[in-house]
Amino acid sequence: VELADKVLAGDRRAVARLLTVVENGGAKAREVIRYLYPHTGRAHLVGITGAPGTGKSTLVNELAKVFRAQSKQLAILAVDPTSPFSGGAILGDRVRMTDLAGDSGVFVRSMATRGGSGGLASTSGDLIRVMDAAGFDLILIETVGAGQGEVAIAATAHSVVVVEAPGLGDEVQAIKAGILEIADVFVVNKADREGADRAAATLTMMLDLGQGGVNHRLLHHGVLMDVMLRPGSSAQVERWRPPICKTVAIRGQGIAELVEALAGHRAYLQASGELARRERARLANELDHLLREHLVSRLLADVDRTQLAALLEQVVARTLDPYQAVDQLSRGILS
Ligand SMILES: Nc1nc2c(ncn2[C@@H]2O[C@H](COP(=O)(O)OP(=O)(O)O)[C@@H](O)[C@H]2O)c(=O)[nH]1
Ligand SMILES: [Mg+2]
Repeated sequence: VELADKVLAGDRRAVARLLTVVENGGAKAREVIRYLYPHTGRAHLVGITGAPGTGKSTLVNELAKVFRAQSKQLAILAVDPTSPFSGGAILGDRVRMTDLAGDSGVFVRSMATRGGSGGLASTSGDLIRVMDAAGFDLILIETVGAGQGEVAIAATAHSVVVVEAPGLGDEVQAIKAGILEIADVFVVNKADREGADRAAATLTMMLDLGQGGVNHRLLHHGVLMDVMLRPGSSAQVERWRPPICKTVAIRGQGIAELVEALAGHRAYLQASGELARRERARLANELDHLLREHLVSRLLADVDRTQLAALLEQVVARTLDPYQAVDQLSRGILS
């Protein structure tokens, strides 16, 4: 609690320590979130996602410089799916971030996802909350658009930047990962390379066909769908057409335009009421997610291990099918 007060007062070292507490989870993390929660909901959350090597980290670094020039306080959360021990990408990010080293207006944190994506979204959500409570104006969240988990993190942002680059095999890599539809702004980075115009043209064509930018950002609504979509709350939001920004991140080219596009999106979110709607949808999604996690772990704790082992033998021996086994196992718990 003392640490949390320091965070609220803007103490950067306290932020780093509190993030670790929250990352470790458990009762302490809960207590921290309870304390900080009323102070959250102010920062502009910007997700930056795309295939590995498209230049996300370089872009984030350049964006940070522009935002700092505007005297914005910002935090950067790099969610990296590689092992924390391989260190490659994270180390690379740290090295590049030395451009900004010593500037107390920029806070950088890496989060390794350690393979499994179980509590990935909820942990990163809590880390973002701590940063939000600490009073940063902007939180840039860099994720590799690789798995569901990473895409989900990006989708929790208010503004999502999807980064493409020519020369990585496919013209538009994000199609595969299914991250096109979460884009609010497209970046075609490495515009110094051949193929950038073609990539931009492909994106334009897809937007014209109405295949991108539809903002199907909620990956699953679950039981809260009804609560969320109250009459009127989802109706008739004026469509935002994602702009396409060409950048050369290594030379800082096109970054000002990207910053402008983000400011434009932020203004659109506010003017259209979409910001409130997204925030509500985001929280509904989180509640749904946490509820599932909680219920499942509570119920699983009651599973009779001996019975489970016995039923498994029967399933293996083909005397019982898996559905029957699950039926029998849950009967004892749910009754
Ligand atoms: N030619 C060119 N290379 C770039 C550009 N932006 C980034 N790169 C390089 O692309 C590589 C991957 O960049 P990085 O930011 O680590 O990509 P990330 O994996 O998406 O975070 C690095 O070697 C960068 O120097 C660019 O605009 N043009
Ligand atoms: Mg990176």
